[in-house]
Amino acid sequence: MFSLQSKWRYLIMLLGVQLVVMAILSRESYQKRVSYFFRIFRKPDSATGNADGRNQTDVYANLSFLGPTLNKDDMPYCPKNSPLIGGPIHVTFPSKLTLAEVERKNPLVIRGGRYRPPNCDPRHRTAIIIPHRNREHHLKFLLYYLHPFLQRQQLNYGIYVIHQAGNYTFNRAKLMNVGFREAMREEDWDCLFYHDVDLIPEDDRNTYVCDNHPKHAAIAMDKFGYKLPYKMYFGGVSALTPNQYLKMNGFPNNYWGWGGEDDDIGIRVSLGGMLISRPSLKVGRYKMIKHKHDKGNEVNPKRFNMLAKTRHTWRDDGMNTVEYEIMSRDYQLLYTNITVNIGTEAGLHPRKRTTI
Ligand code: UDH
Ligand code: MN
Repeated sequence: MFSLQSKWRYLIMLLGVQLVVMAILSRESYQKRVSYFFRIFRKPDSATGNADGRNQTDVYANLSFLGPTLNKDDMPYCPKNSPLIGGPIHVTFPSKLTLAEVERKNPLVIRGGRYRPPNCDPRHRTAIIIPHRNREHHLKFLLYYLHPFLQRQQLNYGIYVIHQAGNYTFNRAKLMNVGFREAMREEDWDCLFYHDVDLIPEDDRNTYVCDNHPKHAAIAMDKFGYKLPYKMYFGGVSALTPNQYLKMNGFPNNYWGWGGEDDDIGIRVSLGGMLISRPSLKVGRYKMIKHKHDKGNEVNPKRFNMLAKTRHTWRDDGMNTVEYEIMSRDYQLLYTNITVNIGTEAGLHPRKRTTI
């Protein structure tokens, strides 16, 4: 009798353990099923779910709560955490979108792509530097998403497009040096974001403000499976204060063509005695607009040799040696366009040079 009872007890215990294990194993999918079930009964709103269960909102959704424009003297500081931030953003690329539509949706942006919150005094001044040539289609989408994204963060901001003149091989890093100098000439920005034209941020908790160390913001891109491809990766979108930028002598000027310059910049961060700061994988998410290699930006075969020498070259090539010629500066409604001649490896006016 006694042994039978303990046998039952033993069996029930075993069953219990099994149930617990099963519950743990199926918890994740169970949660998904439950949340799906509840979503069916929820009223439709601006939030849309996606495959990984994140609730994404329309990037323009929160901006109707901006409220009245206040007098400059009565303006309180903006709160430390913006109440307009909503988390994951729904990103698609509608083929019918026009720049006029982007302008219409951003009535508070003023000439040159400048903005400041209408009812609070912003805590941060951020410039966005975009290296560009022949990617107008991507630029339109970036502007569509970036303007409301930055407004949700209650920043004082300006967007600069640094357009490489001519057809010579593209030089992304040198354009960033031009952007730094030209943006700082206009305003005392306290943070500069160096931003590829084809990367769309997918979460507005990824705040466009600088950290104590140079920040690599594009930590999780869709093209790398939303993971960091390697530890020293510093490409796509990064942010530095003017001080941090000058401490590493800016970016290199001599990487012509595709590849290497982002790793050079990563090495400079550590040579300048700094660390890389990053947002969390959950927040530093970006979608890259799909594209092929551009004409005029062929893979740079010298990049590995150059990278091996960065520790010897960084002090003699960078912000202290950048040479360029501004061709035009024009203040569009949504951005400041700076068209610049950055020359070639042989200098700014290689054809005019005569040999003695
Ligand atoms: N860029 C231009 N114009 C160019 C080349 C580059 O504006 O002709 C700028 C632009 O801001 C771009 C950035 O430089 O986002 C970086 O260049 P990229 O987008 O070509 O670099 P990425 O690492 O290149 O994305 C990957 C090569 C794509 C091949 C994909 C084949 N599946
Ligand atoms: Mn790209």
